[in-house]
Amino acid sequence: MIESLTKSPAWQALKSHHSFIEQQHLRVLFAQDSQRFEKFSVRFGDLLLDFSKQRVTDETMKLLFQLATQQKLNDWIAQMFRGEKINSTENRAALHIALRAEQAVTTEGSDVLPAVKQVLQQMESFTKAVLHGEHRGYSDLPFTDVVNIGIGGSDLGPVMVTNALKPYWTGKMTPHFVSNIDGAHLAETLKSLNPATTLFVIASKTFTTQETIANAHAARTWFLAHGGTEKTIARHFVAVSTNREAVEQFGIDPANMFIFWDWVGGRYSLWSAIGLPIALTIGMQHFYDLLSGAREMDQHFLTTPLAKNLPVILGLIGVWQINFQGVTSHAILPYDQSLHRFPAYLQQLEMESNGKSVTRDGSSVDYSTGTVVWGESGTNGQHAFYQLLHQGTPTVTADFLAPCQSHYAVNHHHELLLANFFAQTEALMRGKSAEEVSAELLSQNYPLDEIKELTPHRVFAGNHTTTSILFKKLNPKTLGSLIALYEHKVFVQSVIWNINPFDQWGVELGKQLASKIVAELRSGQEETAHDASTNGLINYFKENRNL
Ligand code: G6Q
Repeated sequence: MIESLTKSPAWQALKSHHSFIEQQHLRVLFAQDSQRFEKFSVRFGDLLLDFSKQRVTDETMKLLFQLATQQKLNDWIAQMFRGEKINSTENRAALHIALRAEQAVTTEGSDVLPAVKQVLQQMESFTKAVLHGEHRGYSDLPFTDVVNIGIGGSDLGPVMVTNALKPYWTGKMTPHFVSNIDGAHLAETLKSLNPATTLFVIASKTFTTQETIANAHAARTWFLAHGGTEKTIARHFVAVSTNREAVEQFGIDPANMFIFWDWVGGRYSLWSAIGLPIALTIGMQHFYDLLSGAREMDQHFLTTPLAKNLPVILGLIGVWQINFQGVTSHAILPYDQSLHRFPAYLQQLEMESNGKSVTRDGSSVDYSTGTVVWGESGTNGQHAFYQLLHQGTPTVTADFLAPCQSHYAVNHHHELLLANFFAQTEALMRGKSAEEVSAELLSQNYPLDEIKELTPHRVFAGNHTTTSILFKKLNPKTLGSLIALYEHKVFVQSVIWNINPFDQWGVELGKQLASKIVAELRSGQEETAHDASTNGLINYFKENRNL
């Protein structure tokens, strides 16, 4: 590896190329090249990735692929698929690809596939037993609701996927998700549920996460207070974890446990038994379809040359934006109501993975390693924050996503939705010049002095970059491919930036800090051990809490 990324030849070449291309308006790039869409879009199955509204030329792409080659991207991809311990700070492999594999995947000399298949089989039997009414609640009624208690990676994936795949729900089980330690989350969820027909999935990789364990205890108390008994807990509570001992300690029979492994990162775990609430909601066959979509993307990522490789292109475009164009904010804008939790899901995937500031060898980076990721489904965002995207000062980029076919045949809604998608990406790119604004106002008979006054307010500079992702229909397979596309995109960027995307010491810090303060909140003493602000806040809380 070259000593300093920013001094490396490929980086320097991109830097000087940027000083040339930053002068070019996207509108001009489109005018100059009628083949721009054909050149800068790629297809994968039912999915189309259009990056022609990014500030790129043939030369840009060539230099970005050179950067990828310089950073040995192909080697890193191969290392991941070979099960090498690329999560160096935790001394682990990162093998989410094994969770959807069909062929042997080896780490530390042994094939993990048989264990993966065994757990999938266990999930299948359990899901079938619940959905067919063979596994029933304490009063012999079939289950109707599943409450997943988990947080972060043990929550966001299943929440997003179950929402996205509503048209595929079997209708037999309604999923609910409790993550927050705010008692309101659990209390409001349980309010409408019947304990006799409610199944709880306690999902925690470590089984030590304070929020999850506290919510799980409270759920058990609720169950026991509403007709459940110690004996029937086993029917109503199952655990998904890597920590057998802690599951047993909590009081769940290990026979009711679905395991996964330390080489599955929390935010990469929806493909494992963490996906149990997904399978219980959409059925096991659809869960398998989700895995197959991801598997196809894995194969594409592993075998396709850089220039046609979707995750590679998406990742490199991000590097180009972040490190050379000063982009600090990335909006995820699905024009699909079912994907309304997709921005939150990607927020964790991207910000937790690449929110790092030291390289793999521990030296500080002198370049950015990510952006703030956020978003909202279209067209809601248009009536809220798009103003800033069009005329504000921050440099924001956006991914627009939409299906060509909707599951919901409501009048012409889908056409209207997509018309907004296309209009917004076009307007962000083109903008509206002072001449266009004046001509428009003139045609509406505005007086000249008013036109002069109004024009600067109505000018849109344009030249805002967007990436568009269209797919035929949002089905389990396409969703699997889409999620895996972003997973691998994040990995590509981590390789360019030479950082470890698979650890999360910031999350661990949060876990440590809060448990120390809990003890302090319970003491009757005035708090003096922290900085003045933290002491002041704790003491104000103590004075005003309702005991
Ligand atoms: C994900 C993170 C984090 C984690 C949660 C829950 O990659 O590590 O979001 O998933 O902190 O952890 P447990 O599953 O161990 O409860």
